[in-house]
Amino acid sequence: MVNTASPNPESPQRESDGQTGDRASGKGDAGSSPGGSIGAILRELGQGERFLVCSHSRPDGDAVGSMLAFGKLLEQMGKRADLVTADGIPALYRHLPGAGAIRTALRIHGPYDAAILLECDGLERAKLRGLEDFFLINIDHHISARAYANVNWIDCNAASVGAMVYRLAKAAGVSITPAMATCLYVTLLTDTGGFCYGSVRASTFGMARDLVLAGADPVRIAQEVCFSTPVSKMRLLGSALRNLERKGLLAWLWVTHQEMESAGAQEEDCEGIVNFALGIAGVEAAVFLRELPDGRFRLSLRSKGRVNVAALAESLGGGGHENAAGCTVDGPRERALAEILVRLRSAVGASDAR
Ligand SMILES: [Mn+2]
Repeated sequence: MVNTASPNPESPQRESDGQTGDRASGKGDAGSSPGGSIGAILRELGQGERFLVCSHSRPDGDAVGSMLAFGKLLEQMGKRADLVTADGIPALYRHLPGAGAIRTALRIHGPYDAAILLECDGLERAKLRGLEDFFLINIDHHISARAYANVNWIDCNAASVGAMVYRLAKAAGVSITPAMATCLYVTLLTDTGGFCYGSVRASTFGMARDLVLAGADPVRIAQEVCFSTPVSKMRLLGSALRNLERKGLLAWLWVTHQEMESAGAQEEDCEGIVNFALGIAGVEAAVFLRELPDGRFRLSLRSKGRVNVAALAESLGGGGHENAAGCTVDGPRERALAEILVRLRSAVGASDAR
């Protein structure tokens, strides 16, 4: 398990072996047939000159890697690409080729032919004002994905949005450079929790193999992404583990805002901590609660097997994937915990959780 580099709450779990499973809309039918979403996206890219590429706030490995790869894809097509996120890039991903070009902003200006949103299950996920003024292309793999854009390509079976960008790049006929392969490999590695999640398929390794052949160095990337934990995160993990509880099939842990501060921890240090609870033998679902400065709680939910935490997160205003989701709820902690545990218990089966 890749505990140091696991994705945002909104992280992915599965991939199809084929190219089925797309939910396309906006233009044409599903899939990667010439009339499908890939075709529609390539037509828009072909017609425009200048594009905005963005992803969700608090970007994770898939967000950063797929943005960078998309930018390189556009460059190869002779287009201009501006890469923008609302929040800074986590330290783990700042070494990625081209990461220095990603700008942070809160409002979008500029004459763009289209804005490309990568792994945003709603326009508001990007936290970028002014996006709605542009022609929008939405590429996403969340189970909570919605067709809010002018062109939508949604594949809930994709292992990462990077895997979708890879398919797009192949369809565009651009060559996968070592820099691109490195960025795309990171999306696979992080969004599959180090090739650990349940629905990793043969095709996931097929793509990983292609990327290594194209110049991605899996050992170096693993060292930079999985074995480069900041000490602040280790301190925070210590606090979280002191607050670990387990009952039946459920486990939970939390950190207070005070514990965040005394560990010197950033928000990005919280990523993957929930996996330490999920990793307990016999636990089927887990939640990590982080107290926000305003007293609310950010929840990261994870499950094994068929427990659908995305539906649960959506019922609380969040979203994500079947086995990994997130939401924000009101405090105090006892109330937040009670609210989430009652839902998790019914999700995994009340009798087993006692
Ligand atoms: Mn993702």
